[in-house]
Amino acid sequence: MHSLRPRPGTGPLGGPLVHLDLVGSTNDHARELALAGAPHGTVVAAERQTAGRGRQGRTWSAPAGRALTLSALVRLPAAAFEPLPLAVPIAVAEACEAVSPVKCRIKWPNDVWVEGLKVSGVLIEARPQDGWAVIGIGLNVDTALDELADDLRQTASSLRIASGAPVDREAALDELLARLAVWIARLGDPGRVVEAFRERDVLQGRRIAWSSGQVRQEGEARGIDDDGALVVFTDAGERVRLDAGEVHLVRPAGARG
Ligand code: BT5
Repeated sequence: MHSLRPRPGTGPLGGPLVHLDLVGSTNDHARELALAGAPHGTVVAAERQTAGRGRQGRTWSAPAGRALTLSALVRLPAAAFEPLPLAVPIAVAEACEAVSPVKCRIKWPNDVWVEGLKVSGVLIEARPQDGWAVIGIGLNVDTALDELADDLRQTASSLRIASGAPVDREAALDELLARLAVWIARLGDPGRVVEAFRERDVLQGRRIAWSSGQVRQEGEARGIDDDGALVVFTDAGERVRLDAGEVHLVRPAGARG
């Protein structure tokens, strides 16, 4: 396994890169740094996480030395928090396309997919009242199929698997931080963020299912509105806005198997 090389000084986001071999969760570490006053743009990258987290108590797993698991601390003006969750997966998608010949789409709200399979997940933990957010990104860069956890082989992919060729993690890290810097600078123009998200929206026009309380609902996704909520039309013709949470494609595109 090759560790990422140390990068002294400040990175593209304007803060230092803290590189750890082992950590519980990079998001937790970045949050501690935030509370201790770390500057905007501080990035925590880890080779291995023992408690990598997804949303709602789910787990993120990645083999050491093959993926990127990192968290970036950003200190932002109040208006930037709303477009942030849309902007981050756009940055991830662009970085992936810059380092490998793949085409990325985004599954609202936070997954980056290649050919119907998840290559990246984003976990943003924001404290708008204190003016900061931790952006957690897991990206399967150079992971081989047999290195993915057993339970992920039907749903996940990596840039290496999708392109059929090794992908350089250093290059992916550099691109990821550079594209994040670009899209963070664009948070003051939420219309542009929404437009770029719509171009990659995998759910647009697709049949999806979601849960509302205990009730499972189905409908057709009609894209995101200007606030980033997913607009769905139920079979009864009712227009519903989903602000957050989990939606599933009723017939997944290209699931392996
Ligand atoms: C996410 O959650 O997709 C957000 C994942 C964020 C992970 C990063 S890693 C660096 C930082 N530090 C952390 O502790 N977390 C962040 P969610 O939408 O809840 O999806 C979680 C689900 O994705 C799991 O239940 C699995 O089904 C699947 N999954 C787990 N590991 C995966 C992987 N490596 N590739 C693709 N899918 C994965």
